[in-house]
Amino acid sequence: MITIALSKGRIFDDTLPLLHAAGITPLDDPEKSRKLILDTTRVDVKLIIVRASDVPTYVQYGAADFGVAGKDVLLESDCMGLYQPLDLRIGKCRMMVAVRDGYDYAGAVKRGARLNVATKYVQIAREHFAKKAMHVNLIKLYGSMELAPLTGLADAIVDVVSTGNTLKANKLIAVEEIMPISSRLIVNRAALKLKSAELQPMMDAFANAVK
Ligand code: PRT
Ligand code: MG
Repeated sequence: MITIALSKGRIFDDTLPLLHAAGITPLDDPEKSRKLILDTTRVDVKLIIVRASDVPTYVQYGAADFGVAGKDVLLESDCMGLYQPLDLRIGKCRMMVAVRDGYDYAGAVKRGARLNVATKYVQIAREHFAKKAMHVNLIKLYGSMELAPLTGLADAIVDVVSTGNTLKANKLIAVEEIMPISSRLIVNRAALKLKSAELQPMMDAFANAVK
């Protein structure tokens, strides 16, 4: 049996064509069904539906053989026991620093001001500002980062941006790109050794589908 951990929404939707290429079609739609374990057209493959940030955990402990997770999620989690063999080139977005429109970010950086930065991505933010030799207070949030500069909670946020519509709707502007983000296939290291005859052909099918 091969178990694949996926999150609902954009990752699930973007992974469907790759699954099809490996002959896998889920028998239920996770947006309609409340099932968390989905059978597929392949009797030897099932999908489990978990929170995006929990995907690495399921794969790390071997509760899933494969998973699909954003680079943002992977950089924030402990990736022990995980192998990341393939950039699936889906879920593309950019990790950005954003501020209230009109806020003089460049000036604040130049002055060496100590900024308050709100983010869900504390590790990525810490590393980014350390590289720039900027002192920041990181404020951990779990969502709706856009609200932080508007309410005075923070001077800046670090968040992923795709269309930029959410920033625009909240009168925020992106001032710095930290890195491009896409989703990766992740594999449990032990499973890859013990079940390589089962897992390797599926990895090859995914790799071909990405091309
Ligand atoms: O929602 P939940 O708390 O369970 O977790 P999650 O938000 O991490 O999961 P999900 O499913 O929303 O995102 C899964 C992965 O998709 C992320 O880990 C990213 O790698 C990737 N991804 C790609 C994105 C976006 N694009 C994206 N636009 N993740 C989030 N967003 C957010 C963005 O921050 C903004 O708030 O979507 C909103 C709309 O973005 P705009 O720029 O198009 O307006
Ligand atoms: Mg979300």
